[in-house]
Amino acid sequence: MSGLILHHYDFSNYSEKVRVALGYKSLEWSSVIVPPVAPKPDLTALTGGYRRAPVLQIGADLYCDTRLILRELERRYPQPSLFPSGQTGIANAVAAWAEGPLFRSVMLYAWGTNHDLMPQELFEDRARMRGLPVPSVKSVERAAARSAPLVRTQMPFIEDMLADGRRWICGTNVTVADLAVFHAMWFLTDRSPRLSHEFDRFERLREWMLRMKGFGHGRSQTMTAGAAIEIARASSPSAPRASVLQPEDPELGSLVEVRAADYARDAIAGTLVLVDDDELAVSLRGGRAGDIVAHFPRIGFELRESP
Ligand SMILES: N[C@@H](CCC(=O)N[C@@H](CS)C(=O)NCC(=O)O)C(=O)O
Repeated sequence: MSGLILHHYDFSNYSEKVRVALGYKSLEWSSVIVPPVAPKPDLTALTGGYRRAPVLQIGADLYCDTRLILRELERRYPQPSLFPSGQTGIANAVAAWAEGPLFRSVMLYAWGTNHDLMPQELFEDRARMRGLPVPSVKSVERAAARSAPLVRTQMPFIEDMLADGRRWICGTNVTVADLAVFHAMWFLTDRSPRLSHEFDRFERLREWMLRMKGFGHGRSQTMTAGAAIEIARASSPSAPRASVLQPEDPELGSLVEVRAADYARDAIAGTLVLVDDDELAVSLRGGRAGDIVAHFPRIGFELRESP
């Protein structure tokens, strides 16, 4: 086996983004299913408190957030590439739109339409995660009604991106833009076909979705969370690459806190071992998973010295 362990769950769209990347790169991996709601004691034992899905584990290194997971997969398995030069800047900009305004509208529309198919605890957990009151069924339905027109105004952008007959969003190569747009669109109909009519007007988008689905998910075998924790305990984290610090950054070796800038802002506290333009990494010692290093992307995370 490759040593890649993905902590994920089935209806997690960000997990789907990584599963498709694993398929695109034809990789073998071990699959650990995490609960979709907190508490997630096995996952947080590995990550030092990060609860979101997915997380990629390689031995005692834990890669959090899909932006960094895709970078790390590329570093280890460069071919076929997801970061072709000359297309990566645009791809990142498209991904930021797809995972921002597009996905937000899709999520509210899909959840509000399918709320009867989802456990109530999911709504309670997500409200707690964002520090908001638990929404009533009426307010979830109203949010769906407000979001439907926004989905319909943004889906034509994707059809337009593909209008010249290109196979992939940035042209001749698959990029992170394809993955980001794909998982947002996948979420529209993953739970039920109730919103499949929204694709009727978009022939190129439908064909592109089929090409994306054609990558599959690579080859996986199931693993328990306990076995993944044992693997972390029995491994040593990889030696950090050389850092490239900005003048404002805390020194390497400082005690720091890293937290997501948007939601699920639990602090991950540890010793700073790596900082560069792409990544922040902290070492966490002596927990249930032994000595591990948790890695985060620079963009989307805040770094500060521990108080
Ligand atoms: N920016 C993150 C977003 C991850 C994210 O929000 N994942 C969702 C599931 S699709 C999540 O973790 N929700 C809360 C949870 O599952 O605990 C990434 O790219 O990985």
